[in-house]
Amino acid sequence: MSPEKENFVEHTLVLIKPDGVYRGVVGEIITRFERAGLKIIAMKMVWIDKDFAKKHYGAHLKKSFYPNLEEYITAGPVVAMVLEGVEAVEVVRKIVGPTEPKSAMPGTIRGDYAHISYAHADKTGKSVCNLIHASGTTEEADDEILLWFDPTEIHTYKRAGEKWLK
Ligand code: FUP
Repeated sequence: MSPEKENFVEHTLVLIKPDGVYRGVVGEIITRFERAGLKIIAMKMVWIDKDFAKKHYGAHLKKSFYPNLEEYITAGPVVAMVLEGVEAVEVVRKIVGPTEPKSAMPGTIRGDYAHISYAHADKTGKSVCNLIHASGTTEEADDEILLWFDPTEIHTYKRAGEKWLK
């Protein structure tokens, strides 16, 4: 086991989806993660195509909402990043909030920046625009980081004051 794993330090994939980019809230969203002490160890902007969307959302391919989801995730560029931190997978999901913005508490990204419900999305044939994708488990994080980033794009460095953060 690597020393990082022994310390519960994890890596997780975060995407700011096209609605976040079009709405110009990329900086505000990144600030929330940085403020919590999570470290950005990789970041880039990518406009993915339908083939890549199928790879990323493979688990949802057969779901009825998949066509709308594919249209949403390919509608513009996304900002992809890898965050490092103590139990980062769970902590990032807590900061992001639950999938349906209507149910997401104020203080979470989805609760503060969106309000759409599943019912509305279904009725209008839209995807649930909820700004962020964040890996659900450490296994998912490993697979997703490999899909989105070449190892040479991931960096190791120390943040100033890191000893007070982890
Ligand atoms: P999350 O892990 O929170 O990103 O959520 P899921 O992997 O369950 O869903 C991926 C994306 O599919 C969501 F971000 C939004 C979309 N979605 C719908 O549009 N309708 C649904 O009923 C469920 C998910």
